[in-house]
Amino acid sequence: MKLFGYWRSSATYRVRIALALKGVEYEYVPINLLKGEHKSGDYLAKNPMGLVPSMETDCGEIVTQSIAIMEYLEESNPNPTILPDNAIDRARARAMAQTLACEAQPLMNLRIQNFLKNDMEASSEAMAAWLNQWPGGAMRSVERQVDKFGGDYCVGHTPTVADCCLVPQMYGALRFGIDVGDMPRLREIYERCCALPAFALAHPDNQIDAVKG
Ligand SMILES: N[C@@H](CCC(=O)N[C@@H](CS)C(=O)NCC(=O)O)C(=O)O
Repeated sequence: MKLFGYWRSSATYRVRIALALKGVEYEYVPINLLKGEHKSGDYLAKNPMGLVPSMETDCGEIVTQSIAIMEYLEESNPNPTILPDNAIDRARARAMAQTLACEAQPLMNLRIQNFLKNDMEASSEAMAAWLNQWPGGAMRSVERQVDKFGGDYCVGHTPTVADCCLVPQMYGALRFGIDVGDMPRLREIYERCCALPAFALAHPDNQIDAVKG
């Protein structure tokens, strides 16, 4: 398998965590977002949205969208699983994953932040308010879900697809200065996950395209 991604991309980071938890071997192909490589004709032929990640399967098929890629990995490599063992917990884990990946992350993506700053002339105060209101608000809703249904991890006592999405989201939130003071459960689970070898392997700083310093 080949994973086309970028070291700091939270959507790529999710997939790297799922691959590492499952112990699936793959080739990592860096796509440099800062150099615009995701807008090249070659890459757009794989991913018409011009977003990372994309996955090329062993049969040469391309799969886009990190959630779809993780579902594909779960179906093609079911052991170990990254879904809980009963239907209601599976639904909860998927709902948390989607809240993080579909409601939080898109509103702090680089192109959105660049548009707000450069085209809408948003001040640094306006940017902070945006980030705390929208991605921060979605994360706070997951905090409430985890408080109700979580265990050592977002759902239960082993990492699931929800944790694959939480860790990159918290990494990005800390990077962009979102106030995570009222997310004690998410911070605790983030620390627990980061201490696991699979999550360490997937960390942005440990990728071949990481920019040091
Ligand atoms: N829904 C997509 C989101 C992918 C996404 O937003 N990728 C970002 C990096 S995390 C990207 O490629 N950004 C490039 C851009 O905004 O121009 C997924 O889950 O795969």
